[in-house]
Amino acid sequence: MSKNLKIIESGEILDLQARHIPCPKSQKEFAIDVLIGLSHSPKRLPCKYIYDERGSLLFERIIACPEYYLTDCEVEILRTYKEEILSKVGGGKINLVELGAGSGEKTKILLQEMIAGNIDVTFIPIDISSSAIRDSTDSLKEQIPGIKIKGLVSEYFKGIRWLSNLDRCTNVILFLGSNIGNFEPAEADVFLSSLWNACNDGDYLFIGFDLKKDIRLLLNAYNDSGGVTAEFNLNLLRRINNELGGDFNLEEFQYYSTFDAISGAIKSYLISQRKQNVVIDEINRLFFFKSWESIHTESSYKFLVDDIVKLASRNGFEIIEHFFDSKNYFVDSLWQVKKE
Ligand code: AVI
Repeated sequence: MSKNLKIIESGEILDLQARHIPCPKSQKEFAIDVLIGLSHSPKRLPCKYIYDERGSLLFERIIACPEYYLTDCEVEILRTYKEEILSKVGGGKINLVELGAGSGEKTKILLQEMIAGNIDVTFIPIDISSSAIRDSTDSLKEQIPGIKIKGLVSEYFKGIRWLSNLDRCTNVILFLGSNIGNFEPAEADVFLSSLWNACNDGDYLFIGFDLKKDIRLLLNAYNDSGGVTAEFNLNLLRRINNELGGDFNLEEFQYYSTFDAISGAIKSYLISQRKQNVVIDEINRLFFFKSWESIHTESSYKFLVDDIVKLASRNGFEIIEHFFDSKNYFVDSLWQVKKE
């Protein structure tokens, strides 16, 4: 283990981060990314910064919106195919590794099935936020008594590399919810090849993709009638105000999302409704907005099965099976790492 890795074993949480949140390094990165993004033409901001505590709560509310079909589809897939999925990954010792600590609802379906089938499983959520890890491990411990959980506070690849060197369990990595769709295509390749590098030969990736479908359904999912998705995107500007001393007037920005048929993504924007200047103290900058100028805040790529097949093969994975929901809106795809 390198010297600057501080490992704190507190209960069942291992902390591989050198520093805790609030982390000056991550604040600096936030400031630099905002500076780069708002200096770019056209303006853009990385969607990962939507997710502070408020942003994560808003995302939970999006999941509950009737228009946002993705989560229901994935839950249906897990409930329908849980036995089949587990039979594919074999019966040895398994680390069920979840990238990003979610609410645990979906993971619970697989964990309960594994425990009922006497599979020797340890659940390992990996996230850089220790509070997110703490929340997800606490609630699962309560709901599934006797479950083995090791929360890992770490960057994804560092955490997986650490696990891969630790023991000879099979890692089954979960990357659910079509999170892969929030990467630009080149970033998705970098992400998957880095994941491949961090894994051992024979490890599995169980990865969710939202499929291309009727455009009206796609648009509705990102334009919920309650305005939750708009609030979720505006949270980016709220964070800049709160953490970097920005003076964005949120009322002056309109949320807009559209389907870009060429790239195959829902593209989300915040649009300045008038000509205005915005000052951000922390980076010592004034940004000028023309009226109706946009900030790109998020891409949510939608896939064809053929895109998924190519993505897997060019990054060193073999597809074991695709699991679809009954409407064919979503697919969870089981891939295996091939190194030999
Ligand atoms: C997390 N991610 C897969 C969501 C998506 O569908 O792109 C985030 C989201 N943005 C707006 N609604 C949901």
